[in-house]
Amino acid sequence: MTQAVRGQTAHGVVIIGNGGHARSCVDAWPVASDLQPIGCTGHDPDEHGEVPYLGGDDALPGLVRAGVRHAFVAIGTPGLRARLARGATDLGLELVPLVADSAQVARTAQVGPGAAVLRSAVLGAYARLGEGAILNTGATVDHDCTVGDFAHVAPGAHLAGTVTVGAHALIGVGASIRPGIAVGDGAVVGAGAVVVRDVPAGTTVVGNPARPLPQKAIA
Ligand code: JB2
Repeated sequence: MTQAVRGQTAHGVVIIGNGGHARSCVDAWPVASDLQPIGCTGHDPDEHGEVPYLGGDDALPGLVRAGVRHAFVAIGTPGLRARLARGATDLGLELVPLVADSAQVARTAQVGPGAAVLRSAVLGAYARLGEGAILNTGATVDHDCTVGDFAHVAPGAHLAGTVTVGAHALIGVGASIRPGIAVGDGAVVGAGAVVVRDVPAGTTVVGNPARPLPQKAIA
């Protein structure tokens, strides 16, 4: 364990992941929070940002033994994010949410464990952001929306009221979704798409109005 970690364990958060998303999350971490990032785990020691690199995920049990109690999984890929979240909770780590100082979260909104609301994002009244979900920079999710576990609303995407987004779905950068639309589990909405019809689970839609990508012909 690095010297930087010693003595900071009680209020320390280990960041799992050390790529671009981890750097965004550490950057957006609320400055006055009692819980602060103490370091990150990942594959590449040279890839960390503001916090020290602590090793691979095999460093986590030692951190727990040293008294670290909190973790935040900062990896964009939903399946990997979910798997690493399970691994962290199996070790007894509590997944904490991240709400950036400049984000606006309604009093009645719910932010799940390990979810991220990044800079200038907006979560409206009675909206729910699931476990490990990402509301990325400048994205807006209006009243009564539900964003499923480990889903990702990318930067600058906008969901009107009462939209539901399934688990592990991706709403691409700058996409817009009409009120009341349902986007299924694992669906992908392409960048800049305008969604006016429900999107079935596992489907990718693109364009304005958004339509499913044509299936590739099997050779
Ligand atoms: O098993 C793992 C593991 N596998 C890959 N454990 C841990 N702790 N880390 C793992 N990683 C790490 O994920 C790699 O070491 C690498 O640092 C990171 C992936 O970095 P990358 O920058 O490619 O992606 P990202 O997940 O941080 O960010 C993506 O998603 C964001 C939402 C990018 O597409 C970003 O542009 C996007 N904003």
